[in-house]
Amino acid sequence: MKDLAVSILAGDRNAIANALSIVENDVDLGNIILDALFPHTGKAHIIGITGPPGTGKSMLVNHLAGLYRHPAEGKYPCSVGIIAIDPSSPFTGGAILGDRVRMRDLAGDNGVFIRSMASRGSLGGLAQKTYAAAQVMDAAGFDIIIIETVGAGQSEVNIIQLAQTVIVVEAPGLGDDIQVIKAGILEIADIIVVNKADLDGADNTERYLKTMLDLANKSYDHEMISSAVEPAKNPPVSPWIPPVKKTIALTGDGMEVLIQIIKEHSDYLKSSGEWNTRQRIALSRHLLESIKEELYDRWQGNISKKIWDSMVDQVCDRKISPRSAILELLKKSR
Ligand SMILES: Nc1nc2c(ncn2[C@@H]2O[C@H](COP(=O)(O)OP(=O)(O)O)[C@@H](O)[C@H]2O)c(=O)[nH]1
Ligand SMILES: [Mg+2]
Repeated sequence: MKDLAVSILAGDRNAIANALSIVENDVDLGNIILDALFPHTGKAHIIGITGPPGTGKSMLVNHLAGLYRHPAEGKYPCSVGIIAIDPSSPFTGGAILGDRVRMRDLAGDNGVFIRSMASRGSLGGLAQKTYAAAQVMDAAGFDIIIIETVGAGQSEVNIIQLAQTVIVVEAPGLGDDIQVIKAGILEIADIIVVNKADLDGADNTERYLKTMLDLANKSYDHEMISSAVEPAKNPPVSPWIPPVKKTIALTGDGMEVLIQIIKEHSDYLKSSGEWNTRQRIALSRHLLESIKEELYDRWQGNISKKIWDSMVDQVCDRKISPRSAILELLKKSR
């Protein structure tokens, strides 16, 4: 395992691929690798991209990756890791790159690593697995890590909250706006993109989202941040107001502007102290989730099927209440 960690730190692609499979499929082995890598994480800028299916997220990710690799003159290229979680379009390897855009450049590019994660059947542990995959890429030295996920519910909110910058992608005429807002996605957006701006209704969608944003109560964010850490020592910086930007991922229109806004957001996070705050929140959440899992595993490992069945029988027969059964089961598992 030590050798594997050393190879990952050196950016060896086979080692990275190997480690990503292990952390996705074998918790115990994965934990050994993650422990070894942990001191080398915390450097990447993690960008979460979410929104309803079909809004053009994958295409947008392609363009962003392309621009990070081939930036405007005078800027340094960034290496990019991509984690795609999308049950509706399970692409593997280069398939994400599509064929229309400039992604053929990326296919043989060592500065890009693309991983798609299975989401079926494992929504519970998916946030943990995504976190682990991001840690591997972070340790491997990728400057930017993009996580694409479908914004369908709370599990996606959990996944995306490990990002420093959250981009919510909408498109005109999908009729999904209300659903997205219900899921609490808009509240965690740092940047909102109205993609497919070439289609009718883009202006309406933009106006609608701006109104929703004005209405959205941002106190949720502030509460979480202020309870998580001491106030930032840096001089006060005016709060970030999530911009709404129109793009056409099909042609690449608006992508340079989007990259610029992402950079402004990361500058804002750093100058306001929020970069560290968000890291702290993400790590606390990860610790809590891990403790829940660990406690559950230990408890389950100590309870025989016989005891379990007998408790369920007693509850079904109304002999004891569920609460008493829980207390009894906890006692018996010691
Ligand atoms: N008209 C138009 N179609 C787009 C645009 N961006 C993406 N698409 C199309 O929308 C469909 C879904 O794109 P995809 O990137 O897979 O969406 P995802 O499900 O959000 O990842 C594809 O057929 C794209 O060609 C755009 O800016 N304009
Ligand atoms: Mg997609």
